[in-house]
Amino acid sequence: MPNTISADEIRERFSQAMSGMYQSEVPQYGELLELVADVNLAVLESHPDLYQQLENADELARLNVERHGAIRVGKPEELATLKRIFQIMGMYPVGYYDLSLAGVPVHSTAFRPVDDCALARNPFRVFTSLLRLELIENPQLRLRAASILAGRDIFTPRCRELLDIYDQQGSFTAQQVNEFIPEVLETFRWHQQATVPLETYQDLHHEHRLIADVVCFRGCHINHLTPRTLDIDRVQSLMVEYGMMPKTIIEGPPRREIPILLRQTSFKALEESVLFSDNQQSTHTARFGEVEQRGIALTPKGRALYDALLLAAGQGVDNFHHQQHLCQIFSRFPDNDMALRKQELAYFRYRLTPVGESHRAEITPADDVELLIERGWLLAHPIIYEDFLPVSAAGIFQSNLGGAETHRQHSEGSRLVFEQALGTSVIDEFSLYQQAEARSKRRCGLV
Ligand code: OOG
Ligand code: NI
Repeated sequence: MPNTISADEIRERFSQAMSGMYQSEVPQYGELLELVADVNLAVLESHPDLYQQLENADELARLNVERHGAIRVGKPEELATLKRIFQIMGMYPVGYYDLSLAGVPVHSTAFRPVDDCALARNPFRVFTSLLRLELIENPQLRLRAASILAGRDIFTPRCRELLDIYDQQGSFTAQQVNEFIPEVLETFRWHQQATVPLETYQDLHHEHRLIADVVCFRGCHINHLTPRTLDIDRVQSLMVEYGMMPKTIIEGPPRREIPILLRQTSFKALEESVLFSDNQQSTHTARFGEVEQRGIALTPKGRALYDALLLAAGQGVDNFHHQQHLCQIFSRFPDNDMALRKQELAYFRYRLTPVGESHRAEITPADDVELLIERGWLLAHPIIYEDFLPVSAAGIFQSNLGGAETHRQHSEGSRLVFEQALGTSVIDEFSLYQQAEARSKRRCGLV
């Protein structure tokens, strides 16, 4: 057996290659990376406690390499092939997101690493959406889109060969990895030439901007890459200084002592010139830059409270007042780690301290976790939310209209369709967090 390369290493190298390509395609993304790195450094310098906490939780090392990206594909076979590609990188489909709830004709999953070590090394995630042609109302347009998609292959022939080789060998040699990464990158590259005449683009665009974005190009260009910041409020306020146009409002929960889930902001999509197949020149806006701040993963009970509070808060007009208002509403969400644990709102990873280690024999599952923490035997670190919240606001809006039940059934049906296209079921994100917490408790002798 020749020397083989681990999935973690392939993912790490691929995410670097993707970041390099996106920086050269969208120079503003490079500036965003600089801004985020500056802010993260400043936060760590002024908060030695946070530095320590991240280091203890094995999170410091991954911070500067942490990204998520997003892509959209047009047909089931494309999704199934992406699954094979990402699996080689140790990334598996987690979660199902029905974006039709937000009026976007796609449904999605996130390919990401799932085990503790892989996440600590590099948690690269790719939010991957599949177009739902059946949501195009005009039957002629639907057929036209389907036939354009049928005629394309977004993967290079060599990429497909390498996938087969991997299946036969069960691994890649160093040489094969060197080939695989640039071959896969081709699929995510931006193309200035569309595969269709301008009129077709306009017809599809008129139906939904995203349909044109998926159908009219040779590949599934990466539409954004997102670094993780430790202070999104600061990034938002500095963006203008760095020459970027931020969106008005930071999405998600407000700033808190113990950050929860995910807060996100972005700079607006670029208008890029495109040459159409009939030689007409026009523009397309798809690609942008995004920043995220990640917090603790919530249990289903915590998530339900989050959803309810976000619904109660409604939409804001400007960021300052919206954040103030959110803070007020979210005062009902406990903001200290003991309350989060006691009320079972969030997931934690437990570790024995050196003192706890020396008393390991005395620890039993009947022990009170809070007591052990107070005694200095046990540490509890937040388990970071590794997933997405693309439609939380829209989903809540729907349930507020009293359409929740129909939508849930509708969603269940489309989820099966999605999983059929994918060729496997998606992993339930809550069970991953729950298992991570349980594993850590077992390691401490608490289960
Ligand atoms: C969906 C992107 C979702 C996020 O951060 O929630 C996403 C898309 O527009 O492709 O990346
Ligand atoms: Ni995103």
